[in-house]
Amino acid sequence: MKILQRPPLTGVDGDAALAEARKLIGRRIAQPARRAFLQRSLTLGGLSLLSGCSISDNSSVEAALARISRFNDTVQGWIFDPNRLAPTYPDAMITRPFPFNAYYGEDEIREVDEAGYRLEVTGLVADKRSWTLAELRAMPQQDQVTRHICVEGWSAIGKWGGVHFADFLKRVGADTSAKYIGFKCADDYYTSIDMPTALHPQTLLTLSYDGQPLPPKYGFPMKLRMPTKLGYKNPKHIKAIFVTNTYPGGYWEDQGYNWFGGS
Ligand SMILES: Nc1nc2c(c(=O)[nH]1)N[C@H]1C(S)=C(S)[C@@H](COP(=O)(O)O)O[C@H]1N2
Ligand SMILES: [Mo]
Repeated sequence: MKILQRPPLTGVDGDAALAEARKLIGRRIAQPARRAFLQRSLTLGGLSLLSGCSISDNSSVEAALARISRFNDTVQGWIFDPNRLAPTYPDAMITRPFPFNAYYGEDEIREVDEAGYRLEVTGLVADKRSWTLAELRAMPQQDQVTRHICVEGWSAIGKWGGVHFADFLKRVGADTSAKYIGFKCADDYYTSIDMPTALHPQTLLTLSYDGQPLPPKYGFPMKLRMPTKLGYKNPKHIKAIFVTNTYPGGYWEDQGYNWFGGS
């Protein structure tokens, strides 16, 4: 088990519940003034008011935190600015070697076979045809040097190249009024994102890392790279993309990590 996982709350510990809630809110809301306000105004009574249940046992504390986290998704959705760009960096600032991370160790990195690979596209899209890598490489490509931030306490600058995800969604005739885009990965990881982030100009369906085809450790054949979201929201080894109005959750999100996961 990895340190990324939130330890279960033991006993009804109001302080721990509050600390946890403050962490969830504090980490996600960028503006310091608003964050300070929310943190100061958050009390155990406020927590139970917000969640509409009494804090009487572990499961209600867990439920309260989950509801706050979903409330927090909504707030992050409101304050997300689709035109605000994340910082980009010169090539000289790229972190070498760029760190590897996954819910398993480096000895278990998935090897996806290029010849047999097809990207599945389903859900609320006009064109449900699967894609070969050659077809994806034939679309216009962009390079981007951005910072990847992992909740485990590290960040690193890397260079990814690929297709503007907004162009891809347009090409497949995605219903851009839908709420979610879900991703299924070759290693059984899964996650999902909101439509405004999917359409953000820096969101790339990447096929390369530092000018070379994406190596297996960084997610061959494909990683969705969003400099506006934390590391766990950036799926590697993508094998299926679906557009939906049904909340799809995610591997870490279903274990208590905040779904919006903005950075
Ligand atoms: N398929 C898949 N994607 C994943 C993960 C994973 O375990 N499997 N881990 C996520 C997390 S927590 C991080 S920090 C980044 C790490 O990407 P990197 O190995 O390129 O640094 O991948 C994200 N995407
Ligand atoms: Mo991460």
